[in-house]
Amino acid sequence: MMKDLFADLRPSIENISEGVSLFPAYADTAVLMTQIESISRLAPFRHMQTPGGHKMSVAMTNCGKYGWVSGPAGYSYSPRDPLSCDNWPDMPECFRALAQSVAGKAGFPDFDPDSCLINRYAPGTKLTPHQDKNERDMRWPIVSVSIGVSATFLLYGNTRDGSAKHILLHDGDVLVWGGKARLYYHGIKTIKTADHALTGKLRYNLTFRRAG
Ligand code: MD6
Ligand code: FE
Repeated sequence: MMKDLFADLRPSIENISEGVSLFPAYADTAVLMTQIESISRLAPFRHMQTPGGHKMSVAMTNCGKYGWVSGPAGYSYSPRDPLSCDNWPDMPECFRALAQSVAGKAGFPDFDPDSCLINRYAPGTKLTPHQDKNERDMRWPIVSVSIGVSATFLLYGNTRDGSAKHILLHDGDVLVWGGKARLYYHGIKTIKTADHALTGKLRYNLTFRRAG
């Protein structure tokens, strides 16, 4: 009872900075995990190589028309999984609907993602600060969904010098990222050891994009 009372008092949208909106505990992550398990049976999580030849600590897979891939030739979007040479698994309708509804609430109506990158973080892994700049049309936002163990998201500006804003992301939180912030540098701090009822020691993240 008390929990519901406080849930109503919690703001349903938080403006982190111009172009960045946080929707706390918005997504039903148990449903998302079931879909991630099906997708990863067709397109397993793998550690891609960076253009510099290092192995990424974060494991990744994709669904949708295009998947984000990294290798010696750089970062790109590919309609096929390089491991199987098959198309990436279809984007589940509930994924698309979630991304579209939350993007609309953040001021980006008619967002129709054609790509969903799925990241998996074990304790001790991190994502180095980077820009998301391989998408064709920067007018579309990125919708990012956090699942399982919490993480600290680092938000820089148009350069990665100087200090970052720290944003704590918990299970079910959705971040919509666009407009002025679309090319801001950002990363994920090293994941601490923790336990989550749904995912154990792992954190998953979905990022929905309009790539093509
Ligand atoms: C992550 N996210 O949360 C990594 N990029 O695991 C990202 O790199 C990201 O969350 C662009 C916009 C939102 C994001
Ligand atoms: Fe990113």
